Amino acid sequence: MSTQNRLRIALQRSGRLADSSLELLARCGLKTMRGKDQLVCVGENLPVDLMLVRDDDVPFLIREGVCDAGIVGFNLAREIELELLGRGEDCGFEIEQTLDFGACRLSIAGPEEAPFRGLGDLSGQRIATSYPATLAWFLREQGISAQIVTLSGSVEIAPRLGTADLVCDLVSTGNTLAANGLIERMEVSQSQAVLLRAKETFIEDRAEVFERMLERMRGVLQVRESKYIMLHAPRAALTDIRRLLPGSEIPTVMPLEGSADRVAIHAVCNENVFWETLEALKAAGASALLVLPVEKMLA
Ligand code: PRT
Ligand code: ZN
Repeated sequence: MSTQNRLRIALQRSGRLADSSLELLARCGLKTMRGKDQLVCVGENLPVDLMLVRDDDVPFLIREGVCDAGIVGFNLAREIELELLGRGEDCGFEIEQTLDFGACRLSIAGPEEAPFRGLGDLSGQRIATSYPATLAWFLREQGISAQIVTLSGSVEIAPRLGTADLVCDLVSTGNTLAANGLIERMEVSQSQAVLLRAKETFIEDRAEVFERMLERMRGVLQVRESKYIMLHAPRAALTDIRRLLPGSEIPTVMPLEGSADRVAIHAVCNENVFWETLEALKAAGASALLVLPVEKMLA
């Protein structure tokens, strides 16, 4: 097959999103010739190739038409989109799907000892960040005038160095802020990994391959919490039992050989099934309860 027909997806080579991104594609059935140190990973069983790069390059590779899609944190996609917008340029990519990993938040934090009563206290302050466009957008939205100090790294030490009063940085556990004597004061935005796609129409068969990968990705995301539940129950308790099944579609009800008043019920529950639910089902007359993980799902 010509390379024209092969979909190119850009992923972070190493870092916080790298393993989960590769794992997601593997769960979508993509087998690649290994070689994480290589720039390109060739898909063996699907017309999909992976470009392994720094996360900062992913949006630009899509914008320049080198890749059709990619995975980055929402924080990065938003920052680049706002930055380009500020220059009157279109980013050339759009968010297709949130991916349920890489969760963090962009927050404003300040020294423990500096009092902070609310939004108004940001006024006139110097805020250090690697996300100047997002911070500028936030301050504008809130009607606050403050000075943005753009740094490419080690933002959290800026207050101690005296180069800024506050910081605006990514936080997940908050340990880094605490270690630097900083307290989270205000959330600017939440973030998680997202699948980006080129706004331009894909060439040749790539559109079809993309739709197929996307459908598989959605299937993978959907089954994460899903369980398949099987049980026996009195026919008379059917309504009660159905109400107790968490997030289930229409269950399958089957007769049980040699039993007129008991039936077998099978259902997919789109939420986790806890012991409490099983106990409630049992109390409603269910028996022979079995809960199984769901591996794949295609609606
Ligand atoms: O080398 P490359 O350029 O590809 O990687 P990078 O170093 O720029 O990015 P990387 O791997 O650090 O982060 C990639 C993406 O992971 C980010 O863009 C976010 O979308 C997401 N993410 C999730 C995070 C965090 N959690 C996170 N905690 N990115 C950074 N952090 C930082 C945080 O700012 C702090 O300095 O990690 C440190 C630990 O955080 P705490 O709160 O747990 O202490
Ligand atoms: Zn980076």
